Amino acid sequence: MKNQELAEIFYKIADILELQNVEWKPQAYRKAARSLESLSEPIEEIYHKDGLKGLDDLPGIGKSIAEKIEEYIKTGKIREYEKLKKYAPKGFEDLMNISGLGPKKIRKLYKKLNIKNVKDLQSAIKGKKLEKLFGFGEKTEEKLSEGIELFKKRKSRFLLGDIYLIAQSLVSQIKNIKYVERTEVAGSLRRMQETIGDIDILVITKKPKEVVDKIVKLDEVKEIIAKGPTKASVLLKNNTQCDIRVIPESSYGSALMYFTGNKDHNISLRKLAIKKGYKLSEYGLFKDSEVIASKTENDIYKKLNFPYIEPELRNNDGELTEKLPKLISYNDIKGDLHVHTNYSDGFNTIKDMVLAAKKLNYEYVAITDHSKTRAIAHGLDDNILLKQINEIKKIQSQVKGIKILTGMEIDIKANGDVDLSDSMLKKIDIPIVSIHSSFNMNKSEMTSRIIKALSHENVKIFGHPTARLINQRNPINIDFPRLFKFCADNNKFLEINSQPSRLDLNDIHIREALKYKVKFVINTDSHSIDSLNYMKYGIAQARRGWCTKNSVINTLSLKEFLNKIK
Ligand code: DGT
Ligand code: CA
Ligand code: CA
Ligand code: ZN
Repeated sequence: MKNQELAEIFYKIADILELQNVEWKPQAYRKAARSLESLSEPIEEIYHKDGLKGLDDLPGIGKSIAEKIEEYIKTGKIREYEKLKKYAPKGFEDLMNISGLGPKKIRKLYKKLNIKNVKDLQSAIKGKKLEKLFGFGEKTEEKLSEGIELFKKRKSRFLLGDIYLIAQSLVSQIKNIKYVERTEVAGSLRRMQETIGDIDILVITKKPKEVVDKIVKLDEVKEIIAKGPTKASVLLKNNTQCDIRVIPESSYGSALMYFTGNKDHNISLRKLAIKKGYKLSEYGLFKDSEVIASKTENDIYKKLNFPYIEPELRNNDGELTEKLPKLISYNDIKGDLHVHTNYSDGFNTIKDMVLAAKKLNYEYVAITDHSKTRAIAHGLDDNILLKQINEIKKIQSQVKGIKILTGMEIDIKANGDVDLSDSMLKKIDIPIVSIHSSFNMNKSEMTSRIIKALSHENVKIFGHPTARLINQRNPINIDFPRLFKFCADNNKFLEINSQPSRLDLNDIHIREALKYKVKFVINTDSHSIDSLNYMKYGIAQARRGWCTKNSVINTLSLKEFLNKIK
């Protein structure tokens, strides 16, 4: 489906046009891009069914953009975009990816200081040249430096959620290759780490050469970096590297264990093996140069006196010394409690979201759009919230088999006030409070602000607690022991937000919070029906944080859950 590809092109066209100071057009392209992202039907199918008119009839898409979509479906290119790309300086796209910079500022930097790329920008900051430029004060310089650091990290590591589906698709294509017996992802991806350096894939076959030859010709592959008879490294079209290794069936377990890592887990395990008189490598567990376990990971762990250790725990962080909990599993969640709709900044209707949640076999779902202060996300005022509550009642009477809870994601203001009156708070089932502004505060002020918001009798959930965006925005300053203690003592729940760029709380904080007996909710914070599937990323972080089913309240049945939260 070409929807996302086209949306990305339109966003880029909008950026370049804005850089050129063109008015109106950028907004039109962005609107079209958002419309494409919200479509659940492949755009090419709409075109093949109803032609140019079918495209033109879509919300947010006019005739001229419809023609560009047609051109892309027919030729795989948009001439206008190819032309525009030539006008934009080469480093423009990188600059656009630095938080705090947009086309307007970049244009100014280019015109006044001839800054064309990140390197130019860095030396301008160093030379204190930005200070003289109107509107770029010392604080901006500091922020931009931070933005550059985050950008560099982002360039070398990818978000789990951006890689996961691509890797799954590769694995299923490799499975279809003749002579392939088995294939599996390994590395940081199998451990479900929040960011991924490269993809590692293991393949079992008796015909390594034939299989490697076929793999490097797959559609996703942009470039072959290295290729041998039993392994290959390729660059994928999305610019991630993928390492493929072919192994014999007999050492499948030991190879999978080795290439799953992490490296420190491997090293510790190898040392333990030596202590016990064994030798451990990717080829197997040996005693006096005889293999005693190698076929499955479980065989090897067992011989070394360990239970099976889930990949998410293999971080050399206590999993080889402490008693392991029974982790929450990927199908334990009974309801999603953080879902946006087109009432605020979501793409889909309440009904669409509810039906999609039902398809996931949930028992309940909460509709939680933004509150009024969040104007750029079209936050709801009291009247619209009341209207939404009524609409939810109506939809509930039509849709059976899933309970629709009312709710709201309510902004926590800088002084700790929440963006909804007490009387309105009482009218909704699931009030989530979150921070979307005033991120820079010292630890004690910030923590007091949060605790004040959570102290409202009806408020139960703190959404995406650190407000970080991975490699884009640093987490806010929180006194975690104080927050954890408060939540445990007062029956307040911390969200584990499953958005790939958030994963907030992260694994480390989850594990710490558990020591205080804090309970969690795992939510997707969905803005479209597709993102309801992000739940697995949140669950993965919970598992990496040693979380059991017991500590997550949306694993409870509806009745038990309501008891807990009321
Ligand atoms: P990444 O790619 O940076 O997100 O992280 P990983 O863990 O996927 O690391 P990668 O791709 O370099 O290597 C895959 C696995 O191979 C790693 O998790 C453990 C294993 N491995 C790599 N280098 C070494 C090493 O020098 N010693 C040992 N024992 N294992 C290694
Ligand atoms: Ca890797
Ligand atoms: Ca690798
Ligand atoms: Zn939010």
